[in-house]
Amino acid sequence: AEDGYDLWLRYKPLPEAMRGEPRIVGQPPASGSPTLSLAYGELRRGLDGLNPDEPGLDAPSIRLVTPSQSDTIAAFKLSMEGLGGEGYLIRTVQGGRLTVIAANTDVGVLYGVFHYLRLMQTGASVERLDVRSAPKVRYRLLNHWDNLDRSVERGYSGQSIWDWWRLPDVKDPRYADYARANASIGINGAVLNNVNAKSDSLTAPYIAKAAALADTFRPYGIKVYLSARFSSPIEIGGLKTADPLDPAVRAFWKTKADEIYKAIPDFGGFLVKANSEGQPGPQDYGRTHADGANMLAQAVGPHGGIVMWRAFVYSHEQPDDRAKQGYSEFKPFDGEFAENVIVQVKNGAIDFQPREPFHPLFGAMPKTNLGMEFQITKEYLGFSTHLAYLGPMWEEVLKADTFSAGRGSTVARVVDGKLHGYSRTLMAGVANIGTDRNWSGSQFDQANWYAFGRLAWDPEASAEAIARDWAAMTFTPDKRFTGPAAAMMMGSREAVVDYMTPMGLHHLMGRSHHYGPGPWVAGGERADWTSVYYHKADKAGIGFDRTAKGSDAVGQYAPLAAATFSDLSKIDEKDLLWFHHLSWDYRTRSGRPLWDELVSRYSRGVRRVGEMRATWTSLAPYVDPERHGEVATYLAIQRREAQWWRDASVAYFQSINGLPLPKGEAPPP
Ligand code: GCW
Repeated sequence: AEDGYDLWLRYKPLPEAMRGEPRIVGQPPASGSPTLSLAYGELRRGLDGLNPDEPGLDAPSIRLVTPSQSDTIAAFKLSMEGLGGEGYLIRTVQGGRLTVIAANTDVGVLYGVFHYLRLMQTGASVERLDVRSAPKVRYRLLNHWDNLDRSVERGYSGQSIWDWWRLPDVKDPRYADYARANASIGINGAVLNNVNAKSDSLTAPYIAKAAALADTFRPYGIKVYLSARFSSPIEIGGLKTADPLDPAVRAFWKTKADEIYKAIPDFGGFLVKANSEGQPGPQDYGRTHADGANMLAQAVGPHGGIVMWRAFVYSHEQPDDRAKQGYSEFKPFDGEFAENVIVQVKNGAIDFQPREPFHPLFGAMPKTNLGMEFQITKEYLGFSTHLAYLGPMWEEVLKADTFSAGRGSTVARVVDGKLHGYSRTLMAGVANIGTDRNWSGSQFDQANWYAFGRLAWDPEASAEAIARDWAAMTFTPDKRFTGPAAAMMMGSREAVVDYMTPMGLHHLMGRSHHYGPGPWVAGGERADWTSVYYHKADKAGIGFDRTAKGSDAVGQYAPLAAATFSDLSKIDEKDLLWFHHLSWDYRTRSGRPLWDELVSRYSRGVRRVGEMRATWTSLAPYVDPERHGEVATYLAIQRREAQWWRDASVAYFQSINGLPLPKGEAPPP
């Protein structure tokens, strides 16, 4: 059935005109590694699927090459320099008769095979190739917020795919399918369990389960990591404290790390959420984030492991603007984190909103390895029922200029380590994977998993090119399909911004579930968990003043960035109400008063979803009925709920400002 299980690796026969000459593939060397046999197997599978024609005896061939075949490398003068441990080259030689896919390691060859097949899948010519590619980011990780009871925090695609109960004995074939899909986009690590972690995950039975997964993932170049609960020494170590400077606590973590590495020799390391949203952490003992992170780093360091320490911290006891708290807590410790620590920073300062300006920590910690955390699962963008391709959102953040070392100091260059010369680089994505047959909850949410991997490999890649590749691989390379489909995808996130939170508004989603509109929610025990905290609407105006006159969150950015955000004549209106509180009749660039502009954007969002539906209907001839129908049903839900968002938000703001609807705008029912 066309249920989406095959993701972007369907390998259906290409249209005749795109097939080219069939190719001969050699046999894997008898002494080859499991990874190398996977590479050969994948190539065979891809070629057989995409081009079922029989190759003739003198057909062109493909050869996979590692440094052990030094004669081939010498014969074709292949330069392996700069490919590192994961890069590859693909080159056609012998007047087109032979294509070599070469790398310094077997996993590099596997990546090269996937690249070669991608070219075929997208209808590109493979007659004359000269490709070189190496990842710009070293740790390209999925973060699973999967609990040990198989529920998934913020997961919208079924249960966790980790069947903890049956592990380690039963290895669901799905684990290998998962690893293969990740390898196809260059993901090389997975944090198995939720950052809101349970100490149980570090006990012997769970270490054995993690080890079983690691064994399955290893040939695909994927390492296993675990989220660690900071208070584990108390809960599973029998200690009275988890103080990171206490010798017994340090000994606990060292012994624990040794135990894990015995079971998983290539264990990647720990991810930690500490002193955030009620999680335990070093501050419980008057210690710092650096004290906590460095203690763990010392435990895994001798084994080659790392610690990813999250900067997503805020507390309602802290009266300061929530957007400022991460920076305030981390910036003072720049230079104090161990070399094998990476501080993991969300793309924006609040929380995975449909749009946020880049996090002010990027560019502000030149002496601390900083990594990016994106959220693939769409907690704030309509879960898996709304179609929102996140490529443009991530691209927008990565391309943003921090100005921290002059013009061109983009977030991408912070994350790939070039700007500050980081020793370790990281891009993490909170996974959207679950037990649903289509893995991600919807067909189009697969594109977000896919795009994350591609951007982690190359943070400067184009979201649009990635969308085209994905659409071609997942449906058909026919340009009459990929053009409109990619255009629909590219506009989809902006539509969500429009109907949910236009012009810099944020966090107006229904309380705790974060699905539908909830700009009105007031009261409750925590000021920062209510929407009014964020929009600050009253009779006179709307928006959060983060300029020097307000919370001065702008002061956390480099002067040039701060000056742009602060200046009403310079700021991009997409961020307007994130930084400014303005009167309802403030004149926007369209010439319309703010209120009219806001309403027009809400309505535009709804209209755009209508256009997406029309586009999708017109693409029916190119898509199997099963997946076409499923997407169409989801789009109908989205259209209805976009209207709900627009109507509820407009009606709510009217109840505050008492203003009539702008001319031509339909009233909420
Ligand atoms: O986005 C928020 C979520 C929480 C999550 C937290 C975090 C894992 O609402 O569910 O907890 O952020 O990132 O730690």
